[in-house]
Amino acid sequence: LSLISDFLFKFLVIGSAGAGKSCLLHQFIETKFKQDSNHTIGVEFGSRVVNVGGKTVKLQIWDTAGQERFRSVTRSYYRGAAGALLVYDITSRETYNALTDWLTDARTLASPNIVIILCGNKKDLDADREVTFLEASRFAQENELMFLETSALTGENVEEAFLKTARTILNKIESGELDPERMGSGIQYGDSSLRQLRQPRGTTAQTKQQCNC
Ligand SMILES: Nc1nc2c(ncn2[C@@H]2O[C@H](COP(=O)(O)OP(=O)(O)O)[C@@H](O)[C@H]2O)c(=O)[nH]1
Ligand SMILES: [Mg+2]
Repeated sequence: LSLISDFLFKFLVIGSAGAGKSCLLHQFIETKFKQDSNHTIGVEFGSRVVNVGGKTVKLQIWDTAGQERFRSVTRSYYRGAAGALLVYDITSRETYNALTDWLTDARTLASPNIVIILCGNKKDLDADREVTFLEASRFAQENELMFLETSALTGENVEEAFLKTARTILNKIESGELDPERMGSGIQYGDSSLRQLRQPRGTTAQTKQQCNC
């Protein structure tokens, strides 16, 4: 775990194949568009440290990396996720129609408390649009999701999507609605907050089970 971060959040990027999940992750991590869309070299994992509301948060982001084609995204992939980007392609109604299934998986396999932002990707392809902003924002409202239209190509709203989700999780921690110490919360304390806080018994063990990413 990063020596400088206050928290670590596990994020997922979910949605139908072709919606632009890998490109969104790549744009967020590398701040550029992934030109080579070779699926076999797809990014499966990325992390970036961000500053949100005065806190340093390491986002550890998991991409389905092609598994969605076979509907074999496993339970272990979802486990312990604090946030998710639920992605569809605004030029493909098919990807939009699949949202309910993805949402059900996220809430049952990750956590009912998972913070989800709906991303209508490929905003740059407005001429080919099959799903209106209004229709998707109604869906978001009905399902208690945040909503943004994004473009992994131009980068529009890509950072915003990740940061908005992180900010919402932090707010829920501060209001007590989310408990970072609950198993499977998808939230862990970073070393810098461990140094500052007088930790209650039990939290140290939880921070030990980290990977080195
Ligand atoms: N125009 C445009 N194309 C995109 C955008 N995001 C992804 N793509 C393209 O859509 C295709 C699928 O992207 P990819 O990230 O592999 O989708 P995934 O299967 O959801 O991971 C690729 O050809 C990308 O170049 C976007 O925002 N705008
Ligand atoms: Mg992909």
